[in-house]
Amino acid sequence: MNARPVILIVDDEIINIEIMSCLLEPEYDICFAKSGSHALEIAGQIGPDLILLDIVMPGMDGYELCRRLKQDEALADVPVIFTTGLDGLDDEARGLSSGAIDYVTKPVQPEILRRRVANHLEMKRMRDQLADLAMTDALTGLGNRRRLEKLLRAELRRLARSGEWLSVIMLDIDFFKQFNDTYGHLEGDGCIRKVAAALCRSLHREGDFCARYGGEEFACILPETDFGGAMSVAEDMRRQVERLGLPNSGAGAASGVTVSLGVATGRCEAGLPAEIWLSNADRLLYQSKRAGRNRVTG
Ligand code: GH3
Ligand code: MG
Ligand code: MG
Ligand code: MG
Repeated sequence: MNARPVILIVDDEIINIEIMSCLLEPEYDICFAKSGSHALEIAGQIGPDLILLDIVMPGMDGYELCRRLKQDEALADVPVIFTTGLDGLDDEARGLSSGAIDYVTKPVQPEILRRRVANHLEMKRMRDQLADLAMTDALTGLGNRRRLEKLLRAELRRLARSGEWLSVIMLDIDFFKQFNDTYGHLEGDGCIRKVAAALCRSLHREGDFCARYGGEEFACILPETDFGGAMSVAEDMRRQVERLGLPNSGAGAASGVTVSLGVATGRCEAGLPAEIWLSNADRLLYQSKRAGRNRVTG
């Protein structure tokens, strides 16, 4: 969330927008829309932290807009507070069942509106913090498997629209059990951290993403990257890890810490599940293992 949260006010009457803006401007950045369809457009563009929503509007009414916001994966978490002249219990029940977090009747009581907005923003901040923690690997600070899978699904949806390339790299530290047995688990943890940092040095494009997928396994998403591009990133990762020069004296053929990698590339199509990329990359990773480790298979 920004230092100053952004609040989207949706109301067909400009006077209502002015009243609520005046109330909230000292603490928040305000944007507004005078219709449901305009609100959907603005919300998609700016991703507000909270939405104040009128119900009675020409065209799409507030109930319908709320329902649509809740169906949109990118906007579903944004708290919606109805601010409406409809003061019947049925209206309030319908508003809350359409996905809104709260319901305030107009004319608004300034202090009540301010407090409710502040409370819901604080709860949203805590929810976001929890969601972030749940998707972060504590050892390396990288995203974890949950974040990777969420991002992969989002990228597949996005790239399927243009049939773009997507590459996924899976990699696994070679003979890591041996490393732990020789140097201990604390050193093992340190090794995983150093490998993580080395992998990140090979990623240069803005949308590239690397996660700790499991114990000593990592997975990377390279959007809009074809086979050649992904193979050179994977080869660079292999070299970056080798160049760390971490000893692994107990290891089979090699004498240092190395990684084996698998690269899966394809054009995105609607309906292709994320698991296909992951299982293909994993299968290719195991070919690298069988072929002698410290190598890339595509
Ligand atoms: P291979 O080359 O076939 O991958 O052999 P390997 O020994 O790396 O594979 P294996 O799957 O047998 O062993 C993985 C080891 O990684 C076993 C497990 O104890 C260790 N490991 C997994 N997570 C962690 C961790 O967070 N910290 C440490 N220190 N070790 C971990
Ligand atoms: Mg209205
Ligand atoms: Mg391993
Ligand atoms: Mg493993």
